[in-house]
Amino acid sequence: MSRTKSPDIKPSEITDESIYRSRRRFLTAASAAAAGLLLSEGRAVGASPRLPLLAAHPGPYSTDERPTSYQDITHYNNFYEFATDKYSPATLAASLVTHPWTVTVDGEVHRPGTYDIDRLVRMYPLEDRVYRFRCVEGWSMVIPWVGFPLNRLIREVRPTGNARYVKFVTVYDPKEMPNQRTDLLHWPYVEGLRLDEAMHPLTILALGLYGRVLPNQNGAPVRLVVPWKYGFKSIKSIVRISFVEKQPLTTWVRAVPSEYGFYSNVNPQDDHTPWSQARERQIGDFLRRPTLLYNGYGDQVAHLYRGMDLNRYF
Ligand SMILES: Nc1nc2c(c(=O)[nH]1)N[C@H]1C(S)=C(S)[C@@H](COP(=O)(O)O)O[C@H]1N2
Ligand SMILES: [Mo]
Repeated sequence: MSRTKSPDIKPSEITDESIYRSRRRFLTAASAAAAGLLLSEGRAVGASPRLPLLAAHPGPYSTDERPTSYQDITHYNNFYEFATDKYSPATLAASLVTHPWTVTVDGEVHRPGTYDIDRLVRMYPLEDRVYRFRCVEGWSMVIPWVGFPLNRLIREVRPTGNARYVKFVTVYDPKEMPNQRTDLLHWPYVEGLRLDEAMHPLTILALGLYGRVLPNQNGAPVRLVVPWKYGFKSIKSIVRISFVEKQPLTTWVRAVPSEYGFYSNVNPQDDHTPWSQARERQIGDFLRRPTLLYNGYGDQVAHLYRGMDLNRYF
């Protein structure tokens, strides 16, 4: 991976005026959810105008719940490489160099490769996907991601018959990520999915939110989003995706195996954490609301776990 300092995100994906206008037409004609993201000027509500726009089409599976504010999504973060509190990643992550950037895909695949982020962002049509997002700590948000289904990339690299799991790895950059100089967690951050979970159409690689490229604190330049699992599965700032035979040892399972499992499907009945998962506070709400099994995506994903004891495979 070769990465050098560059003051701005200057991706080739910046939409020119005409693409942006047609995108506005598309979006205003689209669902109330997508339209709700836009002011009359067509600019994403509250989104930082400093970040380049991403041209995307409305994607399937979007909730019509009102998205959490851009301010909250980008200033209430978990990014342990930078800090253990939620407020400082917004400023500390600014120093992370996210361009140039490459993602290496390797392991049990017929066509391994290293993808430049400028290529990755143009490889597949980008979609707007408004997803519910539930952190194991008990807060939730509604986040308008921009990305593409991970299964598109998986089909491209063609897993071998031995591939049963997918392992994701965050960048290791202790110079820019202060906590990587400590043993707070085992670094680099690692996450994993079963291959069928990774292939599920809800699973996306996100490159942006609110119609603009990802802010660093949200996992720029590319992160995973798995909306039916606790937030920690949605690993940020990915540099490697490996197809493997054995279930990968993930960062949080390694750290506290009694509380965090490999599956980590959102489950209101889950009793592994010392605190209850029955309810959540959606950021911006005053009252807590009941948490839903699979974060409300049961119709889409329950079949993946048919016959499995969720209490055992937590
Ligand atoms: N590399 C990395 N990825 C990560 C984390 C992290 O600390 N490091 N935190 C996880 C947790 S616990 C959550 S809840 C979400 C938070 O994403 P957000 O800040 O975009 O809301 O990112 C997940 N991905
Ligand atoms: Mo989390």
